[in-house]
Amino acid sequence: MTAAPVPQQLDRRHALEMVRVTERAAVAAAVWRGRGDEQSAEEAATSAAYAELGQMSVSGRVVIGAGVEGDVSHLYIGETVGGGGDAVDIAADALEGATLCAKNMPGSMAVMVLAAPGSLLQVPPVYMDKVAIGPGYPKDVISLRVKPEDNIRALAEAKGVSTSDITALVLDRPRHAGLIAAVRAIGASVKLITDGDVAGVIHTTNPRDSGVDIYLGTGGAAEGVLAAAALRCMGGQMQGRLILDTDDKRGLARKLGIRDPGRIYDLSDMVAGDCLMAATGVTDGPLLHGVRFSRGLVETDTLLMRAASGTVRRISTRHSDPRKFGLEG
Ligand code: VTB
Ligand code: MG
Ligand code: MG
Repeated sequence: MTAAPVPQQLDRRHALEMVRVTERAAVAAAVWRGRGDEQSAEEAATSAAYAELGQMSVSGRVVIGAGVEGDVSHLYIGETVGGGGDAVDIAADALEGATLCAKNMPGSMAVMVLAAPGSLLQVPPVYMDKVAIGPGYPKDVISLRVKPEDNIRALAEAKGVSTSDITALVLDRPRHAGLIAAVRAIGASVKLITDGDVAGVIHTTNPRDSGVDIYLGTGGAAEGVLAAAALRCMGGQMQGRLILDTDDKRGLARKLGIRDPGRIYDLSDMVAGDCLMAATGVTDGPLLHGVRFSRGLVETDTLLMRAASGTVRRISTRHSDPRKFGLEG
């Protein structure tokens, strides 16, 4: 008897189904833009994503989601989602950058990744130290084994420019004071964002438009895996290391099968095979337009990507029946 073949590639048809999920999540979140209520925005996005996932022909298991069972009503880790079909793992941040949405600041989006079962790194709710660059460089230009300054020097050399021509994107947090000072000390420039480092990592794939050459610093571990999925599709290099600085955090990691708390993960350790990724803008940002509402019309802007082929689609959608989102026509 022969074992069932291991699917090498995901069915690409799921990609177009995913667009509806992130579109609907983004619209639900956008209703809460600028209302100062992160939680309501997040819940609305999560419920909308969950409901639309029910229309997908997959049997999905949430491996990265909104929280743990009991704390959140939907998209909790381990939840079964989808309408039935191919077994897949799902990583979702139905509202990445909830603070940005609540303040109506640039860069919040609905994000979802689909991957073969067991192929996504499962991470506890901790920070991850990250370094990422876009495509087009020789292998192993960056590494978490060296200082951030040395990554910038290596990148400058690979680009054939001076360190003063490099811009690093960093989350604006007190914990990054030393990092920011070190980057500036070698002449490089620092671009700060208040939130949203999935988009931050994606910016490295297009330095010409984004003005960002490298992403540095610590952010959410879940966001690290989502960003890794984006780079699997768009090309680039990334490393991540979980910050497991307490017994509690190490315990959570151990429960997920993480034996070496100091392990450095490469892209393929975070996303082992093919993946599909969709991201729809909630607020206007440099990567995506936010949701537009006008009388009788809702417009959305989505990036849809597939690792197996490296296809990156930009889908702008006119929804002429707002009632499908539960909105007035
Ligand atoms: C990080 C970052 C995210 O929130 O998780 C951040 O990765 C939270 O970090 O992109 P702090 O605890 O320092 O606020 C985001 O910016 C948005 O989810
Ligand atoms: Mg979120
Ligand atoms: Mg997030």
